Amino acid sequence: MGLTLAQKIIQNHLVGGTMKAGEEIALRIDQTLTQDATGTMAYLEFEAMGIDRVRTEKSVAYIDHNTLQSGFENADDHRYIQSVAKKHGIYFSRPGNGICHQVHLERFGVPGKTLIGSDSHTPTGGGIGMLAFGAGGLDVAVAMGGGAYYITMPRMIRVNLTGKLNPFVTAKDVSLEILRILSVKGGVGSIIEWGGEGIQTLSVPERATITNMGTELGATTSIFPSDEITKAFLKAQGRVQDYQPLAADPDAVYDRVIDIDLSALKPLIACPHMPDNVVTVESLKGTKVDQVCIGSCTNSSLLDLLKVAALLKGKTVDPSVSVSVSPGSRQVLSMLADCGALSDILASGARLLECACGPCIGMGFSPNSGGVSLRTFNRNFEGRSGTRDAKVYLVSPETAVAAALTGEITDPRLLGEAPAVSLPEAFRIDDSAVLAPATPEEAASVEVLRGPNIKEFPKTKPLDDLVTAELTLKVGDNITTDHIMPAGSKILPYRSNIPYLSKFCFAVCDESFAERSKAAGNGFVVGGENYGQGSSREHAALVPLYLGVRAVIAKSFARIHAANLINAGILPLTFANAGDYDKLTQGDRLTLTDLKEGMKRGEILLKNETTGETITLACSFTDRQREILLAGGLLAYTKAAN
Ligand code: MIC
Ligand code: SF4
Repeated sequence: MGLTLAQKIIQNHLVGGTMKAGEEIALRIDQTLTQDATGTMAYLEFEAMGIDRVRTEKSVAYIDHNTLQSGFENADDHRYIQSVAKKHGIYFSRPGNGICHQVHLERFGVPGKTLIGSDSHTPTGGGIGMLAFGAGGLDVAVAMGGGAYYITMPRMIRVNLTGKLNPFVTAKDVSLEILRILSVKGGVGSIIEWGGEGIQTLSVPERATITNMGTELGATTSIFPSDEITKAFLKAQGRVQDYQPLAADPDAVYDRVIDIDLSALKPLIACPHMPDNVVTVESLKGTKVDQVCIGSCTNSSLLDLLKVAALLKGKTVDPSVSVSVSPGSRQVLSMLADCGALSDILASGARLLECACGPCIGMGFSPNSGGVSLRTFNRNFEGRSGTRDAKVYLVSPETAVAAALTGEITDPRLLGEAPAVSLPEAFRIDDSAVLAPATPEEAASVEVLRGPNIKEFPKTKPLDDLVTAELTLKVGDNITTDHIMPAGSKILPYRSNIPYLSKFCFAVCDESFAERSKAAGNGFVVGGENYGQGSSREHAALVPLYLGVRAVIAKSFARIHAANLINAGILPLTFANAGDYDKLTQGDRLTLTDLKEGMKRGEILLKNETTGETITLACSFTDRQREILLAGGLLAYTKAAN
């Protein structure tokens, strides 16, 4: 029986387990990346492991999220990451050099290699045939130290593309279409492999838009084959030596096959507040727009921005719309400048922002109160833009321009002739903003610079057999990590200060949660389906840990968040019978009994002391996960093992 492309790469990197869907496997990791919002914590954890030098083929630390520097905190973290990277063998991409996923694709990604990154959109690398995963910072730290990365062997979904996109219909619309079909939880436990003759019409940046947004499906990762199109991209990046052809076997077996005819697609739009809330652009025509943001790791490639510039050329944005453009990398920005496209963008009245995440994570450019914002980004979760009551829609760059020019949601097909834009034969290559680490000989004399914002890691304790606590919060389906631990310009600078962050935990759902939890001492959280979707931020586990959360009981979990909970020593448990969700009320006193044996059996009893009822919870921990939980988290477990 043939193998899928992902199975082939897994097979080449398998260091533990068997490739049976649902079983735990351990993978050797070739490359890692971090960004600054999760990186500070990841490097503190790496330092705690006491390993001198990274053992990967390449590890890169990017600064792209926390670049506002409205106080000393960001700059201190940048200096810390720069110095710790230099000391331990990690490349450092300076602030302004671009968004981690865009730069990594341009300069470092290699087909057939494994990559994990402390950012959920790391699967962007699948656009050039890498097997790339988002992970918690601690898992990245372990991989930097040469340790394996553990995942559940995913099921394989194949998406077959036929036909060719019509003018003004884009890769972003393909992403939105698959979200419409599968929903934000439809990819959980699966790898999505893209294939079919239609992929021959998609360039690497377009493929990367699609693998990037596979994260919104909850997929473990997404991947395209590595073919002549990949080769042309790598050649234009001066890296043809990194190319190798890779494809699934013709007789590979998939658990599910989805067909999409590219020529039948229309421009699509995701409505507030979920990326799978997808309708056609034409169905919303005439809706007044206040803001348009073009950029983010989904849509900030040279190809995207050349199209944007061509569509804006000689025109002026509608006076009622505030427009921003953030190029994905310095390479993109400098090439836009070289060919004059940047002047066309600026002349239209758009505002140029830094090559960074910016508005995508609420780092500036928040919309007006109740404002309608059209964004080329990947997430439109409530409050994420920094304006609580804003209505954020996700669109392609072409649809974004159409709204910028008309002041209302407009089908981009009405813009006239589609611009004919293609990728250059040679990108402008300048890696001067990527600093190489010290040599092993020099490393000892490199001083790691720490600022006062770096506070202690929350303390964990070994798991008891019996845990009694109050149900301090009950929430519904699709709770995101942006609900659990919000980001944005006021909070993001404190990612290395858990006590400070804790004040904002779950504030989007319940402003009194932090105080109530502290007062209670310890507690349980109850959630619905797909609890913890979205970001890879381990802070969404570390902060609840600090606030005394001992277990999260949900109908189902998102993959990275469940792993982060286990790493933090918090029990992720599911209802054996989803209907039992209704038997628990916030404020109930709950007891988990006979935990150690129950974890082995895969069945734990939960007594509701308030109602007297007992319900059954399910878990399917591997031996390794059980030991991590018993030790009180991965750091404690690793320390005990050494
Ligand atoms: C995001 O898009 O939510 C982020 C900010 O990039 C996060 C990482 C973080 O929370 O720092 C992600 O996607 O993992
Ligand atoms: Fe940055 Fe937004 Fe991409 Fe996250 S999704 S890495 S915040 S651009």
